[in-house]
Amino acid sequence: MIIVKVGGSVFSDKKGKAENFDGETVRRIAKEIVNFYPREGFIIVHGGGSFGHPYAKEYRIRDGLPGDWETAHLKRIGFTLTHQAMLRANARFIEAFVREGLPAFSVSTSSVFITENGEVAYGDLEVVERLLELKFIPVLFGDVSIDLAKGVEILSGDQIITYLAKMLEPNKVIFLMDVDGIYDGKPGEGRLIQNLPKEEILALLERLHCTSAGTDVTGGICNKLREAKKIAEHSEVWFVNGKVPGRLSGAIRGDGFGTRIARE
Ligand code: ATP
Ligand code: IP8
Repeated sequence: MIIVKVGGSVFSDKKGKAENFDGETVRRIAKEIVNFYPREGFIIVHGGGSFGHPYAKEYRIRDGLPGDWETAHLKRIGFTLTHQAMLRANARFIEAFVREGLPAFSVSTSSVFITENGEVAYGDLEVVERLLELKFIPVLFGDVSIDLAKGVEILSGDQIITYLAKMLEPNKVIFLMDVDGIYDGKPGEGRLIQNLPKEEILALLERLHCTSAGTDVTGGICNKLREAKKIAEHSEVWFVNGKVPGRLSGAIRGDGFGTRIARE
């Protein structure tokens, strides 16, 4: 089984208009998967992109639920609006996959996971496992979450993948981004790292400026790299450009162009 994270930067322009969706790219991703399914099982996890992040930021969901009624009430509304925006993104994914003949099935993340400070504290994967057995393609997404410490939180798609990798031990985890892989520096300036040993990730994190870009509330590339370090305990990890046709297929086959972190 392979887990594919479709980054928000791949299916939408995060700095563009609210809820813009690159349907052409998502359909092409689905077409690439068609060549491997059902010999290979897949779980898709997509990010927030221009759907979830603007609401999450506007309503400061990551600050948690405050004590006073007025502010908490507004936060609850924001929590709901963020989730609904993610459901709209998810519906677009399911439509695109089904149109290519793939039995993609929406799994509403905030009904499956409970977090503690944004990390999964509890997750019920029974339905996801059964869906895989029955040859469905579960599609999860970065979402809001009920949080044990803060009341409400944002659960990043990258955190979900770490939990899925730990519990389900996939053959491979592939992160699709809008750049060719992980760079030792800024994309386009630094060198593209084709083979990244797990033990070098900490030093790389120190060399990179870990600031979040645009309206991303979940930490951008640094969060992704920290999670990749954990995922590599359970699975091979790839970072490839989801905007370039064929790169996902290359990562699935194992001869692709991008960054590969070998499983330990
Ligand atoms: P989302 O979290 O919404 O799903 P995503 O998975 O597409 O989004 P981002 O959080 O946007 O990913 O992170 C990918 C972005 O990180 C790329 O667009 C790239 O420009 C930026 N980036 C910054 N530094 C690096 C680096 N050293 N290597 C690779 N990408 C980097
Ligand atoms: O884009 C964040 O998920 P990510 C989801 O995978 C929301 O980090 C709701 C902002």
